[in-house]
Amino acid sequence: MATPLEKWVEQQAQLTKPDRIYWCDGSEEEARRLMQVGMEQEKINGKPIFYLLNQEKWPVAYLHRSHPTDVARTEHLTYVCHPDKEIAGPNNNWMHPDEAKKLLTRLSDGCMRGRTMYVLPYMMGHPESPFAKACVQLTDVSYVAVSMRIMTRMGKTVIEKIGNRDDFVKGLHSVGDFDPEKRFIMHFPDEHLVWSVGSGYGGNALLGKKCFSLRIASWLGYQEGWLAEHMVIMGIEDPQGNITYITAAMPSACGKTNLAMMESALPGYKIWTIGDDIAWFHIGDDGRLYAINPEIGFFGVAPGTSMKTNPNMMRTLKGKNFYPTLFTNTGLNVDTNEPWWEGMDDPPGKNMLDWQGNPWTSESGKNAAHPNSRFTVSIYNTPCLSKEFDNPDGVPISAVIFGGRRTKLIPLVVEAFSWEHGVFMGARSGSETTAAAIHKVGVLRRDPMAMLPFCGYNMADYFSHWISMGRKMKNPPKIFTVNWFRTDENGKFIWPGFGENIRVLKWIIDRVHNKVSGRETPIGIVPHINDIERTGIDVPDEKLKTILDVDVKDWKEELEDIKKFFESFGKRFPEELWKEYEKLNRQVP
Ligand code: OXD
Ligand code: MN
Repeated sequence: MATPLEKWVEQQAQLTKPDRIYWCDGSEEEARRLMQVGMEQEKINGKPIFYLLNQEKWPVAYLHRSHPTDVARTEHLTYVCHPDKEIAGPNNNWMHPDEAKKLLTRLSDGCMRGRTMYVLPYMMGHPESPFAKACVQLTDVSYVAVSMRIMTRMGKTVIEKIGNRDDFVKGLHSVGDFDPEKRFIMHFPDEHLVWSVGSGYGGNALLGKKCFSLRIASWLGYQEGWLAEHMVIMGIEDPQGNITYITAAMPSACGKTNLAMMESALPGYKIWTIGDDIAWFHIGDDGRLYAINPEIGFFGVAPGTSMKTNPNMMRTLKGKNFYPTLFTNTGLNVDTNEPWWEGMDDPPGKNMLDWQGNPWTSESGKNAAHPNSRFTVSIYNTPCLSKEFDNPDGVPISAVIFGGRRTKLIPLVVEAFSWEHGVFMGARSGSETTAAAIHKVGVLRRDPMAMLPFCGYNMADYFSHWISMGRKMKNPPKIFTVNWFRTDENGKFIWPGFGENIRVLKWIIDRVHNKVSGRETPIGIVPHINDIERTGIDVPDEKLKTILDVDVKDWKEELEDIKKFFESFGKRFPEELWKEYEKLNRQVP
């Protein structure tokens, strides 16, 4: 008798009509074979899927060049298909599940003809964790199969775990013909199903990541009493050897990965990494909030990564504990056969190719690497990996941080008065757009908890869920906001950032352990300037004062904008957050 899993695979094969079906076992030997297939047989646009890089300098690394139109997440083609549009909310594109399935069935009919269907059994979370989820993705390209091995715990044992159950998480993926007109990433939260056609890009194609672990998992968390968040998880070890665990949410291009792997500039402090993108939270029996990272890899932005900005990531990329490491859409130094990107430590070589494989020189005025070029690498290569990484129960969280890129107004660090005030701070948070994005530079976009593109249901309900989670905890974490990006009158960053951010994290953990006082302002508690350790950096008192001071007069325009944003959620928006809004608004002249 066929199992529900076997039946499901068979049904998808009848629709997509691959030439063959291959069940992956997740072994290294298999990954080596798939890399070979990607170098010698499979093609994108007539070109190989993988190129071997210099194995002396980058021991397990390969280069992948994507289809030129397939370089980023496509939010406008991403849908959440609840039967009721109100549940999807104003923050999601919506289509009725029946209509979405009709459309996808048409686009998927025969889409794997001539190709192999890879069956990928994988876990999100440690297999022994009570919070882990058993999943199966089908795909028709080796790049996705190998990437899933790096990012998730893939293996045959997952099939045994699923056994005769039908409630495993399902993902059907095909690159189709890469036509952006026929590209859709559709979520069916109640069926635990993601169906994605037309794109091989990480966020659109590695369905365990944004699609399941954030969009669908956030909906499951809402129903079941937990949280799926777009957050870093890290431990901060102090000079006495005590480790305090914290999490932080930040929109893209705000240095989340750099923060998660920071090399501390303060002697005696050390950062231990647990995750750089996704955190699943559950309330423990002790009334504290515990976090696990459901992934085992990094899918990070290459440009800007260097020994200065993220030395631990550079070491990770050259590590060889886990096979393989992939670079997607970086430039290539032809003479040394090494990947290259803007912001790397070494200058470009004499003989270079750009991300599409065309000859490139710096005089062209163009980038060699695509601004969203990426690396896919195992977390097990990381020298600063936390010893708790594989702890099935996760780590207890003492502080939750919301960050964003704000050149004005928002102080370096602020502590919330209460859980509800902290949820208000998260809900109103936003970030200024950067040159790397298609939007106008410097425009403020609200991105609550950095979850706007990833919350799989109505964000008004999501805010209510955050409030109710706080009420269930005996010992909730303290909530903070941070902003590394304040600029002076010449547009220069005031705070040095990167490894120096430990000075702010030190204040945060000192607050958590009641070792330091703070100064109350209308927007929250900020440090006394002498409580930010400044030995070894050149940030004079008056500069630090500018980025810690709060003048409520400056908040008038901000509050008007926040009001408009909150109002866009209509009547479902929680009263508690309006109360926090009013408390602040009353103090603005
Ligand atoms: C993102 C990512 O787009 O992590 O946020 O890839
Ligand atoms: Mn992310």
